[in-house]
Amino acid sequence: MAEKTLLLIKPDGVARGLIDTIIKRVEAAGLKVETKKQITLTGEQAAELYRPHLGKQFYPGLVKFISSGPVMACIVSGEQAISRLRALMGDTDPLAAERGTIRGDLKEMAVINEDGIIKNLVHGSDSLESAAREMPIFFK
Ligand code: IDP
Ligand code: MG
Repeated sequence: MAEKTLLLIKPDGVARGLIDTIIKRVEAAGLKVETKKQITLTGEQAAELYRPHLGKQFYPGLVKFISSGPVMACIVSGEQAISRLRALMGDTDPLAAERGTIRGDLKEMAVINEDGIIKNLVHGSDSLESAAREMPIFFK
């Protein structure tokens, strides 16, 4: 099924100058970047993005991290775009992410920030429902 999904290049990826590198990997895998824009999330946008994690111990740090600097928000489309983008991203923990994945190949030496948050460069919607909720946070 043709799908659309949200890709965010997180503040660590933008700060490290990895926007083009990451977008090239996504396109090389046969997915299409339909539109993109660089924005710094408001607290409200960050809270909505990470609403499923509300109540977890790392939630406050997560909201702080994602709004700590600009992100590149992209709508990515293609057949099975949601699962294919997730596979390209790799494991949530970059130290567990396989070679050939964005998180595995591009990780920093230190993958945990000062608030205990895992820095892993990218966010991708994890389901059709998540994509439908997350894309309008960035694109009206
Ligand atoms: P995902 O980004 O691979 O979908 P999620 O479980 O949805 O992973 O977690 C959202 C983000 O929260 C992760 O990308 C990572 O930055 C951070 N995170 C997840 N689990 C932990 C944790 O146990 N400690 C610190 N940060 C975490
Ligand atoms: Mg997630």
